[in-house]
Amino acid sequence: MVDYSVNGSVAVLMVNNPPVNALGHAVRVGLKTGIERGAKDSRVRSIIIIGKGQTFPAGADIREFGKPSKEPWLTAVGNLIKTCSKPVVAAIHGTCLGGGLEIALFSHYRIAVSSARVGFPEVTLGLLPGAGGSQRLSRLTGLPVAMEMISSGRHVPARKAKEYGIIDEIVSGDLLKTALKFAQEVQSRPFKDRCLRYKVVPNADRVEEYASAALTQVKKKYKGFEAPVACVQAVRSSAELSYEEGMKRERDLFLQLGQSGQAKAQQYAFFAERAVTKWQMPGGSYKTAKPLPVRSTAVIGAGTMGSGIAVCLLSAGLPVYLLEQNEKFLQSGVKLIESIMAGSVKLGKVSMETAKRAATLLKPTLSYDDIKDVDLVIEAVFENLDIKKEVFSKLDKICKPSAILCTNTSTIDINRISSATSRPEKVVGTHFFAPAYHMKLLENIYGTKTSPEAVATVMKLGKTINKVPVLVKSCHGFLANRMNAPFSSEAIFLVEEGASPQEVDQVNEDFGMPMGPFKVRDLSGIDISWRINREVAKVLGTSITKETRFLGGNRYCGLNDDFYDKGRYGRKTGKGWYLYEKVGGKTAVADPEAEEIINSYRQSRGIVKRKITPQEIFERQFYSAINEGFRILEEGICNMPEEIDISWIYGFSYPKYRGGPMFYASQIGLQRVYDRICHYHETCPYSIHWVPNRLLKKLAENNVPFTQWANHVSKSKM
Ligand code: 3H9
Repeated sequence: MVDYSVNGSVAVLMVNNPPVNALGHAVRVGLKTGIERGAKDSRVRSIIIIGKGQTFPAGADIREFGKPSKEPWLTAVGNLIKTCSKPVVAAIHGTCLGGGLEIALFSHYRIAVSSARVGFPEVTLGLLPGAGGSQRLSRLTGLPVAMEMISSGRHVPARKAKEYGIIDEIVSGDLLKTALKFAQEVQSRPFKDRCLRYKVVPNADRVEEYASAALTQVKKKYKGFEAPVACVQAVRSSAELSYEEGMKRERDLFLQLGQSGQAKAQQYAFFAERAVTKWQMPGGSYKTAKPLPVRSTAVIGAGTMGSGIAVCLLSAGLPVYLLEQNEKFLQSGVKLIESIMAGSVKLGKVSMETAKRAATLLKPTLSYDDIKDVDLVIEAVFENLDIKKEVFSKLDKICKPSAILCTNTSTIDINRISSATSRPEKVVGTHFFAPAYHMKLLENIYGTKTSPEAVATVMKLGKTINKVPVLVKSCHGFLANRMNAPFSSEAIFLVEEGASPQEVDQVNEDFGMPMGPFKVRDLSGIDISWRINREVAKVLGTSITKETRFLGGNRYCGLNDDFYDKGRYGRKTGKGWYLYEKVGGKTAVADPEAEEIINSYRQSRGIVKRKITPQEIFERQFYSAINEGFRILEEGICNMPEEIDISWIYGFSYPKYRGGPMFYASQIGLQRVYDRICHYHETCPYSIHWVPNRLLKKLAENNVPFTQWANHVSKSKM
């Protein structure tokens, strides 16, 4: 795991633990013995630590977390480096993260290639640097930078790291060769003062000021997360305590965080995000299917979604034909794209260079002929089957045979859309979440005839445009919206029965959702849900009236329609479930007029308002969604619970520190979740979504651990 070799007077410790050279037990042992050997080796006058393959160690081995820890610990290895009688040089390439940066900071010198990045991303795993990083980084960079870097987990490019004082030299050419030269040069220099432990924290007397600014910032930016606050506290102690006491404080905070549910959930989310890349479908998988090259694209429809999708493609350097049916719509799409780009530059999310390049890559057009040679098309027209079929029929006639035809539908079965073409194997769903340029989830959907090649292409495209792609099988609503349906319906039923929109939103926000469901409805537009309900009714061959209490055999609440009838569409009209300071305003306040609408709705239907507890609000929304999640698993719409959890985290901003609804269910205990679902099935018998799911029942009765759920899914599918 760590190869020892001597080149002239320099010992080279080459960490060899692919893919990321994580500092697992064997690597720690290898580094310890390597340093001890180098210190004793009479030929050796300095030592290099370097990573083989793509990177310097990218951190501790996260798979070891939660298992009994085995010596030597990272701090002990670091202390050996720090006190070594010969200077130690960390030669950095790739990603020097977490424990990797700890090792580098214990070393006496740090050199890096310009493409390298360094950082302490532990916070993203619900932790903080656990081997003294919070005590030593601040001695190099000062308190504000250390507080910001450690509490954000940001990867810092090598040049910036040099500015901060983390890297001593940026080098070019072959890293090992350069490192050997550097290690020889430092042999004659005194190096004891290079040890960070003896440095003082710059401006330590201003710690109170820096810490309070950093705390205000992290509490706002990472609302609900425990680790960022602890990160600031740990760095703070580097200025307030001695080095030894600071190390102890960091250790205590690290252990506290490690035992918290948040760390467990965030580490689960880390691996879940990687697990969803290993997609499978009938006839192919990530292992067997090769993506087709995508060098040119077209987006059909320049509305909010189409323009947002175009921004994603343009930002990744892909040429985009933006196609609309008339000049007015086209120009408004172009303006929207320009303003999104300008906003992103202002926020520092996109560089000026990227924005300028994007402008040259955008090709607005009114002609289908222009897109005949593109590799991939994304249709983003109005959510109506007939209109989509018309578009796909045109695309089928015009686009080259190899082109992949994608639809940004949020609910419609892909098979119904692909039936309008002669190439259903090339048709695939790419469901973006609003705002498309911001939300990370890309729900890719395969129909019965979609080829694994088409899926591989859109899974790769997702990565290219910096999204988290999740693959699901086609059905009405797919994964995310299908689970969101009971979640969102229950919110409105709760208000129908007696809760206020504010109470429902509060429970959601206290749990960690960035916005309650009524604020979300106001943001997305009450007119939109009004229209969607009509589309659903149309598909069901019925219509919605004031008397409608059931739709497709399911409970229906017409409250949304009453708000629509009063012209209260949400933020866009300045009022909806809430009142806003202006049309398009963002500050939601309770509105007596909205309360009046709700009261008269209840009165007109003879509903007697009752007091609803926060627990009931929570369970009815989240447990109904979880029940649907198990149904989705059982039907094979997805293959593993991780796909559901990642969809919620990146599609609905579900708090990562709770892992996702399915992981959360496993933490509450499936038996309890199942019992409560049975309870609501008895008390709310008119909602199909409360019929307790069989897979959930089976897993609960057999007390199956979370990691085994997927196995039971495939068995139950067979
Ligand atoms: C830490 O260091 C604590 C210390 O301060 C204190 C201790 C006392 N461990 O992401 P990729 C796997 S906490 C185990 O697809 P990329 C990953 O699961 C750690 N496994 O590659 C995947 O496996 P598979 C602080 C790891 O090129 C494979 O490697 N460090 C680890 O897109 C490839 O990963 C971090 O938080 C790990 N540390 O991105 C860094 N890292 O193929 C976490 C990766 O089976 N890692 N794997 O699915 C990353 O951010 C990215 O992996 C990295 C490469 C940027 C390095």
